[in-house]
Amino acid sequence: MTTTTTTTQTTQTSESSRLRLVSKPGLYKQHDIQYTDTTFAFRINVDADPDAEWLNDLCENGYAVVKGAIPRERAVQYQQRAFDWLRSFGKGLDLEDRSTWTAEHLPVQSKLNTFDNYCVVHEKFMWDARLEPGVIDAFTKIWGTDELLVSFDSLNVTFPGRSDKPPRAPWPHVDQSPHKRGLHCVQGIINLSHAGPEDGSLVVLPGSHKYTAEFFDTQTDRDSWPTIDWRRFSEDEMAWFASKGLKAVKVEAEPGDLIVWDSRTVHYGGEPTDKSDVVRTVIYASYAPAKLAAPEALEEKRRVFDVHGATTHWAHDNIWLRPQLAHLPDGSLDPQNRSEPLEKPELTDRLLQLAGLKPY
Ligand SMILES: O=C(O)CCC(=O)C(=O)O
Ligand SMILES: [Fe+2]
Repeated sequence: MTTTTTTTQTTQTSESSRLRLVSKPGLYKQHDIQYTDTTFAFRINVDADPDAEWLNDLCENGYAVVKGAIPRERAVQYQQRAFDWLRSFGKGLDLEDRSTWTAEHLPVQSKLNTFDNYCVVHEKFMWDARLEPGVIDAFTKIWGTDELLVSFDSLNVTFPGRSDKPPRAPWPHVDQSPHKRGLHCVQGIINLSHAGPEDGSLVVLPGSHKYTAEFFDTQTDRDSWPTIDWRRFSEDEMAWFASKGLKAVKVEAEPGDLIVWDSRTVHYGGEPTDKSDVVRTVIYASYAPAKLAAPEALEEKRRVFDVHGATTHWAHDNIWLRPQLAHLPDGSLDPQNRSEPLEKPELTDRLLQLAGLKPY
């Protein structure tokens, strides 16, 4: 099956750039992706590093924490650079003053607490984090190759106890279409803040990656399967997973840890409780072998990169340009939209390889 696609673009004129930015949410180019059922037989080599128990956790539980992938002090610096980026909008955000932790003082943020407009995805601090050797090394062990691509994904900054935004209810989902079987995608969170039991963090259903195929085959109608790499589960559906003995767990992690999970693992972003005083700060980053990418996916990656755009959680497939322009709550375009990052990264060979613009 081939999807029909709609592209809506508006032209934003600015002194610095004449880039065309996608404007209307929901009307993005999904680029003639061929949806065929695919089964990957890839197996993670748990012996790649006998000391890396997390590799075994990833296979068995569908998620793992790679401790200290980034030295703690560097992780804290990345968090500060993320805060600097938030303050660069000049809206009076004060990290010491909780009364300013509201939409009024922030650039436009998604309901999921993410930022993907304003070209933030290609800010230097985001690329510096994605280029961290310990992060790349972890994905090299997972895939057995360092010839990797990286996703162009968002920054999440979740303020606890916001007066203007109630915590979001659980939204359990997987990020892989039921049409895709086997391990296709390993997602990552570069964790830049402390995540204890009361704080915002990833919530997973350990072991659920081994059940999702059975769930779709026995509990759902094939005609209802999404072709996009996202499927949410209702409360009733979650009862099926509970009947298999699976229970939700909030992943605890420290600044500099890398959280990795199989996209078939049921998960959601857990909100901080009212006891938390941690500003959750994470960068989503997923890596996959470059050889898994179809030529069309690489073309799309280049197109997205050229406009400093954001894609999905995936690095090698499921690539499409997210709407780039932020809209204010009244629906108007944010006059603070940006057509370039504030601080661009240096386009090193390694960056261009990971971005998919320079072949291995
Ligand atoms: O914010 C999170 O912990 C999870 C977000 C999510 O669902 C994802 O990255 O796929
Ligand atoms: Fe997800």
